[in-house]
Amino acid sequence: MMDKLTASVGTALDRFIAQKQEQFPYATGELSQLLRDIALASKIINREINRAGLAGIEGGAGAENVQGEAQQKLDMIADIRFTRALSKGGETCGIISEEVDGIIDTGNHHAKYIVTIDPLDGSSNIDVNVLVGTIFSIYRRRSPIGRPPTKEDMLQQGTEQVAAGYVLYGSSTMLVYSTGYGVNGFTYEPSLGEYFLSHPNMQCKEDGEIYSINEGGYNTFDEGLKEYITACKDREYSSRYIGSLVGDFHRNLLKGGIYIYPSTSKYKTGKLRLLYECNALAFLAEQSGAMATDGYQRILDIKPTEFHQRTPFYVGSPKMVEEAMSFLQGKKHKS
Ligand code: P6P
Repeated sequence: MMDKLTASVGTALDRFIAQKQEQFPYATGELSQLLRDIALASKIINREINRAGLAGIEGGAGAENVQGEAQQKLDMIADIRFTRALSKGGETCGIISEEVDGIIDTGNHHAKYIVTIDPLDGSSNIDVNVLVGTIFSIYRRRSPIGRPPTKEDMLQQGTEQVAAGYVLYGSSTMLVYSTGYGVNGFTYEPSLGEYFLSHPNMQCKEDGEIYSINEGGYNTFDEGLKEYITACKDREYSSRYIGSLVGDFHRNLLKGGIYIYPSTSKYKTGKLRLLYECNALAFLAEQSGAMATDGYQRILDIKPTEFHQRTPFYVGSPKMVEEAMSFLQGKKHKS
């Protein structure tokens, strides 16, 4: 029996998913198929992103999403692609998407899973050729099979996730996900149209020397957070901020570090969304030995009340997150 956490580098994603399914005798294949549906859509988006400049699909779509943010053309394309792949795949009964206000009913009322997704996070970076990402969570539906998805299906606490992951459309495209048995990273080989295992059993370093935060809001930060940032500077830590959540998260997962999007004067409850950004990354963080809080409580323990609710987000190496929290809560002062 293959070790539950590792497989050989180079294993194709399809084969990896099949191997993992073999380890769960009661698995009936729906989750495996759902993961394949997401991988398929990501390959299509990857192609669209890489040709955006030539295909005239960069820039704003002239519309706003439910957040009141200017939608990019690729935001719309990505939302359509993922919704279509998940609907046609048949394993998803409902979707919450950053780009859409209410529940997307896929019509698959006999499906047992729901998906929350940010189809293309950081899309405003595309015009300047900076990496973007897709972030997703998968939950079991709570309502009876055979009916449309309900609000209760979609507003589940992060601890209920059965799987979560992200796609990073960067210098290479990667799919990183977990089904609760560790985090594995797959790198896309466009010439073969397949993902291959490149980062088995990803583990976050306990501590780090990289801090990622938009210091433009410094003057409006909590005093404790200001003290923590000053402590990072006194130690001459590296400040690294891409402005694309998936990129900042992925780098800090590999190298050790902390990403912070705090409460600010513009975003009193933080900018990032709980259901389709923070919960997924918090699940991956905890599966890789990292930590994710809102500055006071575990992200995965937050009980959602609204589809698009926001939360402050402190995620990364546990020692860094713990220290930032102690400063934020006034329990620690600059030494
Ligand atoms: P700011 C992109 O819009 C995003 O949602 C994340 O990907 C990113 O980390 C953050 O917002 C950047 O926000 O306020 O620093 O531009």
